Amino acid sequence: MAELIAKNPAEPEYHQAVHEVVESLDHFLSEHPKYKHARILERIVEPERIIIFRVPWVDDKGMMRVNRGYRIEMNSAIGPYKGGLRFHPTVNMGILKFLAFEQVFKNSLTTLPMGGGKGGSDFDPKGKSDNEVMHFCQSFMTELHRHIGANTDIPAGDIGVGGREIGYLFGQYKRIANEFTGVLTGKGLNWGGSLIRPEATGYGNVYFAQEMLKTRGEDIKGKTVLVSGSGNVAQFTVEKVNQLGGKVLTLSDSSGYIYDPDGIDNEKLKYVMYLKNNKRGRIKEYADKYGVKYEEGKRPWAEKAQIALPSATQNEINKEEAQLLVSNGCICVSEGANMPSTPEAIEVFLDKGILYGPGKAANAGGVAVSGLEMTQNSMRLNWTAEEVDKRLHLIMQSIHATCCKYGRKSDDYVNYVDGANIGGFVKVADAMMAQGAV
Ligand code: NDP
Ligand code: 2IT
Repeated sequence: MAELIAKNPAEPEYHQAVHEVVESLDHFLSEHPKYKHARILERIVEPERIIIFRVPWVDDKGMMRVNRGYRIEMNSAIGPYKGGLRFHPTVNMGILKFLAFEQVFKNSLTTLPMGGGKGGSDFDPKGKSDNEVMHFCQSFMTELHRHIGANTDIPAGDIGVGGREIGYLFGQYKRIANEFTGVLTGKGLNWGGSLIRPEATGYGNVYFAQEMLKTRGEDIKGKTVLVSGSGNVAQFTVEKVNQLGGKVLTLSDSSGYIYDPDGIDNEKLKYVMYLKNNKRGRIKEYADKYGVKYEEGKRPWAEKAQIALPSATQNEINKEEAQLLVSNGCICVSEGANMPSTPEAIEVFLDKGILYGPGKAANAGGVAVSGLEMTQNSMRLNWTAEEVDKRLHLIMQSIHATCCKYGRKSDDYVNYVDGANIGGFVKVADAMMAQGAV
C-alpha cells in the first residue's frame, strides 16, 4: 500500500478501492503463494495504459471551452477493456482509477470474457443544451476513437452518460472509422443496442439482493426499501422492486432526497423518468407534485426501512449512516452504485452480520448485459427481452454463488466483500500467469 500511495499520490478513492481488495486477498495469497511469486498484486494495480487528452468545444454563445478527457485501460487479461464513461465535474485520475480497478474484478465475476477499463471527463452536462452536449461528445470521440475498437476497448455509460450521449459518441465514431461496429454498448434499440441494457444494472442489483435475502428465508415482497440517486440505476431499481412487491420510500439527487410514505408506485416512477430523462429537472419537483417530504442537502439513510439500495455515487454512506440504517432495522444493503459505502460503513455492516452486497458484485448486471450486447452485435442478431433478462438473472445468481464459494466463513456468515474480491481475482490472476510477463 505504501508503494501504491507513493506512486499514485492524491488519489484517495483509488487507495480505498485497492486497500479493500488487498485486505480480502491477504489470507488467500498466503495459502496460494504462486500468485505472490508472480507478483500479480503489484501488476494488477498498475494500469496497462492511460490516455489523457484535451477536449476543446464551442458552446451555444460561440465561446471556446476546454475539458480533460481520460481512458484508463486497466487490464485485458481475460478480454478487451470494457467499462463506462463518466461525465461529471468531480472526475479526475483517482476516481477513474478506482472505477477501472473495480471494473476488472466485476467483469471477471460476470463469467463473460471482458477486461476492465473506465474513462470520462470533468465535463458537467448539467445546464448544457443538447447541442452543447453533442459538440462535446463529438470532440471527445474525435480523440478517443483512435484508442478504442470492438475488439480492443468498448466504452459504455456511467454517471452523466446515458442514451443521448452514447448516440452522439457512436455517430462520431462511425463517421471517423467508417465502420458500423459494436464499439460502444448502451446503444439505441434500432442501431445495435440490446433490450434490457437500460434496465440491467437496477434489475441486476435487485436480483442480487433477492439471492442474498433467500439465504435467510427472506424475500423482497412486503419489504420497505431506501433508494438513493434518481438516474438510470435508481429508476430501474424502483421498477424491479415494485414488480417484486416491495415498497420504495426514497429517491435523491445531489441536492437532497424525497420521502414518500405511500411508496413510489409505477405511475410516480413514470413521472420521475420524465423529470430526470426528458425535463432534466430536480427531484424536489417530485415532492412539490405529490406533496411529500423533501430534505434539502441530505441523504436518505436516516429513514427507517428494511433494505437499502444505494444507487447514486461513491462514499455516500458513512459510518454514522451505516449505524443508523442497522439500528433502524435494515437487514440488507446491496450496492447499485460503485463503492457507495465508506470502509468504516462496511465494517459496521459486517460486524452486525447483515447481508451486504458490494457494488462490484451487486451492480455487475449492467456490464453483464453490455457483454450480451457485444455478443448480439458479433452475431448480428437481437435476442428478445425475455432471453436477455433470463441470462441476466442467471448471471446474477452465478455471481452470488461465486461470492458464497469464496466468502463463506467458519461460522457460515458470507462476507460478500471477500467473496467478490477473491472470486474476481482468481480468474484474472490465472490468465495473467498463463500469459507470462504481462
Ligand atoms: P446517472 O447519471 O443516470 O444518475 C446519477 C444519480 O446520482 C443522479 O441522481 C445524480 O444526481 C446522483 N449523483 C451523482 N453524483 C452525486 C453526488 N456527488 N452526490 C449525490 N448524488 C449524486 O448515473 P447512473 O445511474 O448510471 O449511475 C449511478 C451509480 O451507479 C454510479 O455510482 C455508477 O458508477 C454506478 N453504476 C452504473 C452503471 C450503469 O450501467 N449506468 C453500472 C454499474 C454501476 P444529480 O443529477 O444531482 O447529479
Ligand atoms: O460501472 C459499470 O459497471 C458501468 N458503468 C457499466 C459499464 C459497461 O461497460 O456497461
